[in-house]
Amino acid sequence: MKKRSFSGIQPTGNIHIGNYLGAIKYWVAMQENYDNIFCIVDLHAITVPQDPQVLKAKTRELAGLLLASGIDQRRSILFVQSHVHEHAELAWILNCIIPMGWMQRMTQFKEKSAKQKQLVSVGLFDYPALMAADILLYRTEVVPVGEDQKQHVELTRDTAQRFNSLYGETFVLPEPLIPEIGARIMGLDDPTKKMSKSENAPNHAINLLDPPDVIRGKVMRATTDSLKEIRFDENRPGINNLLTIYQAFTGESRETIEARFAGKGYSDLKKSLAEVVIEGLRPVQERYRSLTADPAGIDAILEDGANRARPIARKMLGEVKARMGLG
Ligand code: ATP
Ligand code: LTN
Repeated sequence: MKKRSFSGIQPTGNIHIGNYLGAIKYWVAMQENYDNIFCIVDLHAITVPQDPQVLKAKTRELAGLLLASGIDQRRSILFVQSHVHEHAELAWILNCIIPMGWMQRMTQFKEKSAKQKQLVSVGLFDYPALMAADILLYRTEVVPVGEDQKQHVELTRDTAQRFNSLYGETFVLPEPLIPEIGARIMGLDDPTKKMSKSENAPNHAINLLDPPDVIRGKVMRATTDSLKEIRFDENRPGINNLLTIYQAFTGESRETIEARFAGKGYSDLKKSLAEVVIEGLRPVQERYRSLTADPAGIDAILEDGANRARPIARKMLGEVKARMGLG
């Protein structure tokens, strides 16, 4: 029996190489050894205001990008969160057993609410309860995510434990699975901040669908320091980030990379990094173009995914409700 793995990604903004190197690339590789479910979390997306038409288009675009990156619908379940209403129902139930204090500690809420100029919704605060529901509905054992989501997976685990002690053994306790390389790709314009979809600065992120010239321009303008030596060093976030991206795309060791650039300048590194990224993304972009030529085909894959996810979710929710005296 393979272990169950579940992960989610929001259909907002432009998918960038941080999402790819910190999450998607590992999801693709995990298809060999795990029983995988991947979810496009549109109910999480609406925790901040979304234009309905854009949300719909981004959901399909993201499905296309995941499939183009190598998610295989025959080996994995790929579906849209709002198509399986058990997620919202379990989130409500979990809301009622999660203490306020646990939520108040969540750093992502603190960051996102500070950035949010319009309304800060109750949903944004409650976001981790819905994420816990996503994970717990499928008896998930591992959750492959970037570093930023670790705290949410820990809250999920605490929630499962609390439910189990209140109502009897029901949920499996999940573990986060965080990659060694690429778990925290930083912004090109400001390497002290994580690369993020919701950051709008033009030179912040390399998007998966950026054409070669755009990628070259962004890499060449990336913020570095005024030193010379090219080596991995966490105290030099700009150069460290570029080298990490290089390492994640090539799979080469740190020593090999440092030896290659010994005595060379930052612009040599940037030129070669741009080509590595362009070549790394080329097959994904090509497959994306052919997949999106048939949008109905993508919709059918998502519908099939929801049809496979729903019975698993329904069974778990039924068990939860029975334990609580509901339904
Ligand atoms: P937002 O900034 O709008 O919250 P995001 O860029 O963090 O969006 P998500 O949809 O929240 O994107 O994340 C999808 C997956 O990508 C998650 O597993 C997350 O941990 C991972 N991820 C996001 N940003 C990075 C990053 N800079 N480096 C590595 N992994 C990342
Ligand atoms: N919160 C996550 C997306 C997400 C998720 C999940 C990840 C929603 N539900 C369940 C793993 C498991 C994010 O913003 N990256």
